[in-house]
Amino acid sequence: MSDDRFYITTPIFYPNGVPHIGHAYTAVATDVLARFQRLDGKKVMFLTGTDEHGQKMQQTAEGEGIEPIELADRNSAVFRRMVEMLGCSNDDFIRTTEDRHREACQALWRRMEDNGDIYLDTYGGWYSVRQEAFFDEKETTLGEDGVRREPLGSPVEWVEEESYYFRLSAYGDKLLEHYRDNPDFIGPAERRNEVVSFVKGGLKDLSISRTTFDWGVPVPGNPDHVMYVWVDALTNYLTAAGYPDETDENWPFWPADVHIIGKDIIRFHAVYWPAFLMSAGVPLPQRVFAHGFLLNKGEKMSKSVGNVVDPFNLVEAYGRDQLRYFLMRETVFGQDGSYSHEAIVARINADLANDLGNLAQRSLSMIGKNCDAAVPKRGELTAADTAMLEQARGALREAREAMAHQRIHAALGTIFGAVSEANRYFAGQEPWALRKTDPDRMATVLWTTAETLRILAILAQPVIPEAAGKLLDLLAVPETERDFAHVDVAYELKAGVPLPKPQGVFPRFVEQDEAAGKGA
Ligand code: ME8
Repeated sequence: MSDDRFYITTPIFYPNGVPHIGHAYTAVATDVLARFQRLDGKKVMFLTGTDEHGQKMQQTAEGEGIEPIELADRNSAVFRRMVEMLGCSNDDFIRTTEDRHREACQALWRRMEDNGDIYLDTYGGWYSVRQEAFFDEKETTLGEDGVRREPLGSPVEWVEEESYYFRLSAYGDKLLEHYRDNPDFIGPAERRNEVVSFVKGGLKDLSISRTTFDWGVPVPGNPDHVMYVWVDALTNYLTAAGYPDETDENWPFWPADVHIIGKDIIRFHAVYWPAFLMSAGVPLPQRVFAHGFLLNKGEKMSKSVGNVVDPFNLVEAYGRDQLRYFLMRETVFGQDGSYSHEAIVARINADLANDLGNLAQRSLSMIGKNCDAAVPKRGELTAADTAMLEQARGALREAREAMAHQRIHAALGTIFGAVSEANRYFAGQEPWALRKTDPDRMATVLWTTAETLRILAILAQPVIPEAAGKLLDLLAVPETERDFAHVDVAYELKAGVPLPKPQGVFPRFVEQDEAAGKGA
């Protein structure tokens, strides 16, 4: 939005299975971006949820001998627990089976219909009853027995089904014009290029209703049809903003500032969605940003390979903030990334335990012992002190610029680069050696270190909310002075404020067999 509102969304997840690390990745990234804007003074609406309709849901439920809504209830609850467990600060959790959502979908449909963009026709395709799915002719093979089969071997027959179509073919030029006039509409650049060339290739009208199953939003005026699940799913972003009620308190959040999605669903978000909105006369989102895929040791995760990782287990094994930090720091947001146990442990121990944790522990325990457990009194600052503080404060400007373009890794690089610099500063100033020779200077060095930690802890809150909060507690920073506005010198640490007893913020990750070995 143009005002101080900021609306950000994750994809809504299919609850036909349980969550995996890919879902956790997209949720954490969106949360980091949402928290950043909130700390930067914006009124944020952060939406996530579950996409509960469609044939896949209906089939999975049938396979389990339950109703689709039972499957949706059960797994949607697991997704909800996942986002909580990851520390996501979402303001709403939408389920597409809610009444508010059916109303929004039907309203959008009517507007597209009123605009002349929806027509009834016949959809023809090769249908497998066993698979309950249509196949493209090129996917099927005609056997010597004269029977045509789909790739898994079941026979297919030519079936014609009545279907509503959306006149997508009429929107090619308008979309290309929009991409041209709004170069930030799609990020990163690779995805933008991919979408532009897809649209330049020509768009066909889109079948947007089905009659062979009923687990969906009924088409207004023709309940024999349910809406194609993507029309239904994409509309969730409008539902949460109160659509079609433009007097809803959330409507001022629309258009969304950014939809965060995986690269697998860019076409739906950057082609179909804006075309639907143009047709319905609804303003388009400002930006769609597609991140890459997370690979397990370089391999694509799949149930058949058996390498799908449960996010609940990961948080239990490594810790919530540790996992969040790893996911956001290790890979360039927008490109594919890999993860492995070794990589997670290396990040935790190097960046969090050694750099941030140790610096906090060493400086705060020196203050505890030598400065009456209170914020030390600073004397005149040297060039080295000022340079350290300027680097920490400058990290806010750089992080702000990076986060505006979803360059989360770059923002963290800047903030944690300043943490490393603070370690060098502390080691170089040798406050322990000054204790006898120049206690005033020691106090100044410790003050500078503590003030640097205050600034960097404020900036690190979006990614490691719990640990950064604990560090700010140790620095006796009031809860009301933890926004980015408080990075300003006006809020610097005041001499004499009592500090609590220092505690570790980030323990080292110790392998279980190592820990067991030590204990033996
Ligand atoms: O597509 N690495 O839902 P979905 C990174 N319901 N991210 C991954 C990933 C991986 N290996 N696997 C999944 C749907 N994701 C639709 C969306 S939106 C209106 C409807 C993430 O449960 C990625 O963000 O298959 C992807 O877009 C999302 O999970 C899709 O989850």
